[in-house]
Amino acid sequence: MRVDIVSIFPEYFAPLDLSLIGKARANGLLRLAVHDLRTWTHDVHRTVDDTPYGGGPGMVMRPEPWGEALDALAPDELSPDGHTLPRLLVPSPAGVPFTQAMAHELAAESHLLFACGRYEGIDQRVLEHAATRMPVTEVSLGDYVLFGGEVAVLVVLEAVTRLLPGVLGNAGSLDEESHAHGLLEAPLYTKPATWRGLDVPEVLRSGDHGRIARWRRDEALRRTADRRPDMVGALSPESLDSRDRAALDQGGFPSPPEHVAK
Ligand code: JAH
Repeated sequence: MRVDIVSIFPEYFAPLDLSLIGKARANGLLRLAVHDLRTWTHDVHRTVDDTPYGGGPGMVMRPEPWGEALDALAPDELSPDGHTLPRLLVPSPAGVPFTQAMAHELAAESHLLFACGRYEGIDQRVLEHAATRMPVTEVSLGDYVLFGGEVAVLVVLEAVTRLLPGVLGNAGSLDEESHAHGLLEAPLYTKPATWRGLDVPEVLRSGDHGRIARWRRDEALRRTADRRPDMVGALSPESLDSRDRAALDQGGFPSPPEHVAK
């Protein structure tokens, strides 16, 4: 997979030299390049922002440097090295939610291009123009506001690269208990069996794989009901047996409200 990142703070991406992402780059599984947006400015101050039309606080990223950056990294003629058209991803609190399903979708792409906004964001015409040339997705990691898109790109890249074939060795399990199966993961324990007076649940040391699986599912259901009622609502009723329903009840998940006559 090829990845290009454009930012006014390329230094934010130093962690991509580390750990499993660094290894994927060294192995050639990931071809990643970080670009300074100011490369595509021409004034002496290398200006990337200006005041918002319509008024309001803060500054907006000017379209011209972004236009040149995207022209350079996503040329409309296929370049001699034959690279494919990238998919443009723009982190924004106004984007569509980033999910494990989207991580899988992105892991199947051959080329991702990330545009990191700063200030209040990027002039919308940049995205509008880019969308005439390539798929464009504004993506949100959650309902909060950051200083810019850089940290969000680190998160998306970590979620995507761990799904690339060969990035996790055989030892690494592509375990996505949380979010792949629509439930939060059950709690985890390791040795010692007793620590500061706290015991690992007996069932996990029983060697009874049937009981262990049932216990983990009960815990997953209870946790999900407690912490993520939105996810319980999304479970298909056919996927739940009566034991599952009992676990959900224990988690205090409210039964559907009764019909109230007017
Ligand atoms: C803030 C550009 N959903 C997380 C998220 C993603 C991006 C931004 N904020 C939050 C952001 C300012 C400028 C992007």
